[in-house]
Amino acid sequence: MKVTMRWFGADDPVSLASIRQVPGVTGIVSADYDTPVGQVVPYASIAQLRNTVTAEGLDLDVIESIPVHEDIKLGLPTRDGYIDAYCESIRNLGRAGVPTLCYNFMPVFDWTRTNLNHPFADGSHALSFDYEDLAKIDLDAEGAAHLPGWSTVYTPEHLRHLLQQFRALGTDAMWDHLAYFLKRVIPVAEESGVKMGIHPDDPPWSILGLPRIVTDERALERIIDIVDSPANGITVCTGSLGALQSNDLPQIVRKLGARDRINFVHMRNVAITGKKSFHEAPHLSCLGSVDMYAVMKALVASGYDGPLRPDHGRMIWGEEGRPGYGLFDRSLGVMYLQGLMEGAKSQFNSRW
Ligand SMILES: [Mn+2]
Repeated sequence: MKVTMRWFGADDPVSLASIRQVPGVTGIVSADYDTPVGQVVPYASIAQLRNTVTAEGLDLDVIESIPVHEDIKLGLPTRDGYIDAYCESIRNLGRAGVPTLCYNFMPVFDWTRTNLNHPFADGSHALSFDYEDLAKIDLDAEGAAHLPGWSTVYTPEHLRHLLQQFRALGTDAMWDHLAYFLKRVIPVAEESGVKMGIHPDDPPWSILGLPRIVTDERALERIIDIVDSPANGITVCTGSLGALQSNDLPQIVRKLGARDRINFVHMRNVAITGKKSFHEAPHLSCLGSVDMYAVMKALVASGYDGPLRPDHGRMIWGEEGRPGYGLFDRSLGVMYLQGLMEGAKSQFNSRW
């Protein structure tokens, strides 16, 4: 497996030089943050990003992500132009030598939490999601002003319009629109040498009346069946999928791994705190609801050799920064993951 960490570009308070000092990390997951959604990500931007990363002795392994325009998810007549642009972006990734593209198909909000500073007894804090807190937020009346992380992204009018459109859509149409998209982009990804991995919905259930479809094992299998190509794969995210108790993560890894459709892995832990509620947790299995070693063993057993990164961490040791993406706790997480990996590999070699 290729051990990577996410980097948000020149504005990230965490530097590439710092990431390089984390033992075992050889790759970077990043994106072009300047191109508006729906436009072509220029080759020059990706090539420049790659050069910045390689100058620090790291590889640019994954672009996470190129957002899918809402018109594509809505199936509007304008989608074809946006899909053309998406295909061109994929070609540019291929030309720049980036092997993996992580994307998602969530309507309106591509991640949702109700608290970005959930406190722990030890003074650290993390992100959390409480179903009842979310129910108190009236998006139609007040826009996203009280939705953490989203208050400045949409104007109230734009948000209201999007919500109306998606609520009228339903999940069947979302599936149709995802299939339409995949049938167009996957052949381009395949010929460009880019493997795509769809990220599960986070959290993996319908929120705010919006249709969400990338939630469980059945959905992931349905997606890879839409286009039978190694380029049409999954980003296995243990934190997203793990928030739903019924998701058997090692089994999901075994099933997708047997078909060679895991194209990227995010590993983090979550602690389920109630019905459709959770807080993010340190990476250790014993501190959350996910059996991280079981997932790692399934990855090793399936022969997965693609990129893997630690996912959100807590804020610890006084660090301030982008929610979930401080240096310190993610570094602890990535060391833990590599310990699991070493253990799983030696177990696999000696016993399995
Ligand atoms: Mn993730």
